[in-house]
Amino acid sequence: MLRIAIQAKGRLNEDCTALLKEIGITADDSKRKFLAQAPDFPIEILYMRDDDIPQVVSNGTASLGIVGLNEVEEKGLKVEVVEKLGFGGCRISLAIPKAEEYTGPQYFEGKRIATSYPNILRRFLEQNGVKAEIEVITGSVEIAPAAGIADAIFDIVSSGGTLISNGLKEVEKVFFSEAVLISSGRLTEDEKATLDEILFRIESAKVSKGKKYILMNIPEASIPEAVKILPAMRSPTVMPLAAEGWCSLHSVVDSKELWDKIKQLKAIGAEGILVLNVDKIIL
Ligand code: PRT
Ligand code: ZN
Repeated sequence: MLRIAIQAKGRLNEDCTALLKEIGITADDSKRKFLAQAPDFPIEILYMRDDDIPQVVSNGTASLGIVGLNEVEEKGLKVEVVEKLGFGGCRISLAIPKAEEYTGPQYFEGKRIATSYPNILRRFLEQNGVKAEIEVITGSVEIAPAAGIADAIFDIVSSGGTLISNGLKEVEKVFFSEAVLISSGRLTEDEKATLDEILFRIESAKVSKGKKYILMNIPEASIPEAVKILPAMRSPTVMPLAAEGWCSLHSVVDSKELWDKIKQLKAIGAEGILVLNVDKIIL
């Protein structure tokens, strides 16, 4: 039985659970069990703190895990990054009080920097030949300068709002992260087959994300133009209508391009345009 470790509570939990559900893996976590068996897939879900996920995957307690790349990098344990998942995006940055003038990495020489990511920070300082003091604190790193614990911080930034509200400014973006699927690299043949199935389903979930199904009536004479506007996966589906000289045309478009495509299609005579959500695309 393949076991996957995911965050029990916190920022990644909701997206992880949504992704698993999207690919047909549901588990009864209503009572927030430590370990839950998916009823519809040969997989067991282990709920953990994110900090512990690289370790349980590296030592084989779980064969797979979903965790931020930042935790994988910081822990430095032997795990394989199998797939980037496209959520939980953030960066780990150095930030200093906003009134300070930033002069480049040398600014940090002799300074005290508060962080929960000492290993990634140490590497950055070494690469830049800077000697600084690292104060390891877990949680509320952003208050360290105001509290007099440190001169600067090295912490996760997403929108940047937390830095601003603490009177800090981001001066070095050191590490870019997103949620990743990791593996112990020691899977049995059965587990490998399950992982392949998971990857196949993740791929189709990614492909269908942000896609719309569009269908319309269009004059036959406009079909060549319509094909140029809607390249689709192979080419759009065209079906004759009972009304002479008219067709029904079906295709899939990126939702970002939807309104632009509709404008172009209307200009070549498309009518009765219907736009539907796409649940799955299997290539
Ligand atoms: O309890 P557990 O140990 O499992 O959770 P945790 O509290 O350690 O982690 P959690 O749930 O906060 O974050 C889990 C993972 O989400 C991180 O390891 C990152 O990979 C990812 N992630 C993405 C973030 C953020 N965005 C994020 N913005 N993790 C934390 N933050 C925090 C950051 O620490 C700072 O306090 O949000 C604040 C900054 O946000 P902005 O938007 O104001 O810049
Ligand atoms: Zn944590």
